[in-house]
Amino acid sequence: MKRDSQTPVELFDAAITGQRHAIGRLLSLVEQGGEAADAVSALTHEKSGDAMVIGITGPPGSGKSSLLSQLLKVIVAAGFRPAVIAVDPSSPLTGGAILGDRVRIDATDTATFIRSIATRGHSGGLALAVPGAVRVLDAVGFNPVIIETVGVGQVEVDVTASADTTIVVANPGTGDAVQANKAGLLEVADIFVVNKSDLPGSNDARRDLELMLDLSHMTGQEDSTGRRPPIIMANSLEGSGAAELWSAIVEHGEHLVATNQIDTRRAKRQLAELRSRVSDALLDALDNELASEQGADVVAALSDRRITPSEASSQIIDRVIRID
Ligand SMILES: Nc1nc2c(ncn2[C@@H]2O[C@H](COP(=O)(O)OP(=O)(O)O)[C@@H](O)[C@H]2O)c(=O)[nH]1
Ligand SMILES: [Mg+2]
Repeated sequence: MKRDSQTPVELFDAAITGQRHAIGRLLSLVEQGGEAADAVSALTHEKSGDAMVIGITGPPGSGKSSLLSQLLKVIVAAGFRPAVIAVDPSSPLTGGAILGDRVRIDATDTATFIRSIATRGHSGGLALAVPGAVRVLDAVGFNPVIIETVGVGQVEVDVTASADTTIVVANPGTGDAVQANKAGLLEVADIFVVNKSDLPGSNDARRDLELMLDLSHMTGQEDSTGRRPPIIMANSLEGSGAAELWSAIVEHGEHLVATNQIDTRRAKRQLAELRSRVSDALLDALDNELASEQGADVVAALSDRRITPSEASSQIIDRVIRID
């Protein structure tokens, strides 16, 4: 049978036995979106929920992929079977950045699965493709599932922040602590890593983060259990800090379980996905309505000042959510 003609069910049966091409095909269906992605989600939804989901974010070039390649070695040595989803918002699928990422983080290990997801300029697509891809990797037996995103753009931050454990990477001498604060990353970080600790200024970067954490403590942004995110110093050219990072991840996972936060986090993740799904559908319905003859009439009435903006929006809303 030709590979392309395999149904999602056949692909899933093959994927669960570890066949990498089948896993890849399932992930492609998820990225495609629409009915193909829904069929895959229907298969993987019930069988997922076991994997620890880890988000890793930080500025481009901060060494996220390098840190991950070191972390993957530690995770595999600890007996786990990790998978990585690298989100690149700018590069097309054939882009050099993705290829570069792959080469750097592609562990020689067959226990590891690494996949890049491009957003193709469609942010709604990313918000749905990532949870769908996490479900596939979880359902076919990978654990943990790690998501790498650049810490710019709300969707990227949201996707990473909805992990069980979110790691924020900063560098010395770049004012990353301030940037992280501005991007809202301080509030979502469970663990900080000062990567490139071999470069000058790494202690200053650490102190900046400590100060920011002190401030957030004062403004009450911290975790309600009073847990303070640890700051780990790493040099990902040689691997120092990776073992400590893994210990911190495991410890945070235990903290989530001990404080009953794991279910709330996961419920939050489901809610975020549901929200994206519904708002995507509503936006599509809105665009269809506006493109229709009746929609054009409402727009014309608004332009001629026959109706007010609020009347126009009420009329459109009534039409979009009308129940036939
Ligand atoms: N000096 C130094 N360079 C690093 C370190 N980690 C990564 N790099 C370099 O930083 C650059 C960007 O790394 P990369 O992992 O691609 O960053 P990403 O864009 O955040 O994934 C590469 O040239 C790495 O070799 C480190 O700990 N120290
Ligand atoms: Mg990278």
